[in-house]
Amino acid sequence: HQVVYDPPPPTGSLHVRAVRVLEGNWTGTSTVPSPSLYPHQWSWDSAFIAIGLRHSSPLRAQTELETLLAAQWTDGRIPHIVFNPSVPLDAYFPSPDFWRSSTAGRAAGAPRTVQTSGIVQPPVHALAAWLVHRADPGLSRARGFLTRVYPRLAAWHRYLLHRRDLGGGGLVSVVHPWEQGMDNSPCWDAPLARITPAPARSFRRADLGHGAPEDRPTDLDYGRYVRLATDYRDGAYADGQGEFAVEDPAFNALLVASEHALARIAQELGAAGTARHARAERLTAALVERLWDPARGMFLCRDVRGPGLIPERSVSGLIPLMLPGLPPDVAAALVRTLTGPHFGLGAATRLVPSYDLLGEAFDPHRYWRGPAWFNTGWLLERGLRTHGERARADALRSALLGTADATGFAEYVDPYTDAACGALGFSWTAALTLDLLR
Ligand code: 9YW
Repeated sequence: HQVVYDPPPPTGSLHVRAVRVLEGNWTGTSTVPSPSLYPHQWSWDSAFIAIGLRHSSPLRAQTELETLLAAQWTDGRIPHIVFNPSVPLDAYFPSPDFWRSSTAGRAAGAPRTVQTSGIVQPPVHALAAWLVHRADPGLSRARGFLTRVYPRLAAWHRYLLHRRDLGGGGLVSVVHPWEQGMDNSPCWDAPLARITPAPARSFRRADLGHGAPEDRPTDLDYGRYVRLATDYRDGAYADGQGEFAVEDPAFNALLVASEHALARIAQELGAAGTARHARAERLTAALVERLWDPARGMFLCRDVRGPGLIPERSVSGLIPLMLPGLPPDVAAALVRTLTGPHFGLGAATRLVPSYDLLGEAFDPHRYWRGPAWFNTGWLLERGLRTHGERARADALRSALLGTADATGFAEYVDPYTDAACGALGFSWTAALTLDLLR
């Protein structure tokens, strides 16, 4: 009869097991989010991964960011995926032959030697670089880490602030749902509805072979993702033409946090950080002015090509809580919303759902339409702590650690039951566990 291999239960402390996940997902120069589902380097994943790795290997944390930045385009954009040439083309869709960065991206300055996507992801990188430096300043100085990454990070922010202010109000717009990192958030439903989907037979999804289809975005979503990416590519990745442009609260809040971090990096390198701090404050004011909804007590997305604010409650609209410079009444309202009926923290849920528990589109398993994720939980744990909500921050921290432990570092979880969804052994879950353990 068939021999059933029954693996022994994992051993070692939570710290040791998290370190092991990151070691298993390390390629020698960077860390894949998940070897099965996402076998290349992803931009904001690498920033979160570096934030955790700095506790176990400051050298690898620096290398993680350096590898990503080596694939930066000369226009300043940091691509959302850096492809590993040794991974077969059909392991992930869209693959390098879809993006064609070295040809279609030539005018925008895509690198010649490495293949990348042409869109971006949230700018967590300067924040990560600063935290990585602080974990081992001696090693960082000896390697000239900040000296080398600073000009690249500055060019990245310049790209976002100058090429992506598509709404003209001082905030950055994303031009594809993948750029914001929460791929199938209900916030995108209205702006996406205007996009004609690419025919289903024109592409082949690779994700369905790894994840449960009911936990993943639908085929119709994918048709629209493909259409938007194809149009952007065929326009040589020039900005300002596309049919999709949305100002997102989390993306912009992360830019503010990273701009403050860049100011500190400049100071560490002997320059003045004042202008950067001032710019971060102006961005914070623009965030409040353009995206704050006092009636809902949270930030909303703005559809720059459509009617304006999008009336959907997503976890993205709570993430500005991480900013110390937020007006106190705005911060207080965010805490009320986070712990109220729509997100249920500390009552209906222990972790933060990605979308409104009472929303029509809520689905506890489908990716960014309800499940709780660890990176957003980590950002909100910081936010609660920043605004003096210590007991709530402590409770969220222990729920994040307990759930990471119980699920084997799941990609995301059902917000009511904390049951694992998506991939296991997920890198940013392991990395942010290491950070929360410190
Ligand atoms: C995809 C890698 C990425 C994350 C995104 C997440 C997902 C890729 O995985 O997108 O193919 O759907 O939504 O935030 O960076 O972990």
